[in-house]
Amino acid sequence: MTVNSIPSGSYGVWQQCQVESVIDEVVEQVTRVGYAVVDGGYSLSELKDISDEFNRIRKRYISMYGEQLLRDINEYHTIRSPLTHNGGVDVFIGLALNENLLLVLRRLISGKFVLNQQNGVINPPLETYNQGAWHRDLPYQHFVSTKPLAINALFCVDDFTFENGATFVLPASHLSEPFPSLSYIQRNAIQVEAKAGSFIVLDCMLFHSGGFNKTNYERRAVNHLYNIPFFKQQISIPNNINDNTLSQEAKEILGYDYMEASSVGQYFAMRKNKYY
Ligand SMILES: O=C(O)CCC(=O)C(=O)O
Repeated sequence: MTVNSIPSGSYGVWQQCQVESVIDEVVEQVTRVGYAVVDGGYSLSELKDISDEFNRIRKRYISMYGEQLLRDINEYHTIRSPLTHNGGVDVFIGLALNENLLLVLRRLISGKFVLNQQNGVINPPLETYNQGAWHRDLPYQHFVSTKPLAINALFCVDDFTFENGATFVLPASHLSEPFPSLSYIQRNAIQVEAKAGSFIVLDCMLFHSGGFNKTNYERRAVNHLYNIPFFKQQISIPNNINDNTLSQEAKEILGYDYMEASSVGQYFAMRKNKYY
């Protein structure tokens, strides 16, 4: 059955990528254009728990650090490291270890990867915010790599719509070093709509920006950045959660195997753990 008018035939082609699953489709799309949407597989009641927990944690965060300070340092619309706020047993750890997402990450990042940071992101109504400007998520970097060094996964706590400032992306900009001209941006930027419960997956070098939220409601998200284990975590996760219930694989993703050694002696102790 023809579903649209896009031609399916071709000529002069003797190599073509094959896709057999949704994961293959996501991997192909992130590789080529730098972004794709992945369903997190959550039920409505799980989404409600995540939404409630987001609001609860945020309220506590603001009362702990103070609204004025957060506003002064342009951090009011961010919740840093929510997965560490309950000592490690909660929905935010679950989000960071989401199985559908891990299937994609294992395909996109060659070898081991570590969660560098998790941030709650609030796009406020009728107001600009700190993520509403073009950036890469390895900011200040102007190079390209043949394989992703890091992948972003922006979890949509609310539906992302054109009206509430769904994320803008510049397709394929992870493949060119410089930031393009404003005229190119105007002609090529696209806005990614996604349902609550989805992850917007980006190559970390893809230029992206939150959109302006024209509604009267906040649009909430939780961003994750996973990278090859050579970058330091923004805020140490192992030092701030209780690991009693974590599997070995979970610990590895959360950075336990890649902590900075504070001395040669400690480095040797870490190697001994590996060998004995
Ligand atoms: O809020 C958004 O749509 C984008 C978030 C973002 O750019 C980020 O967290 O790096």
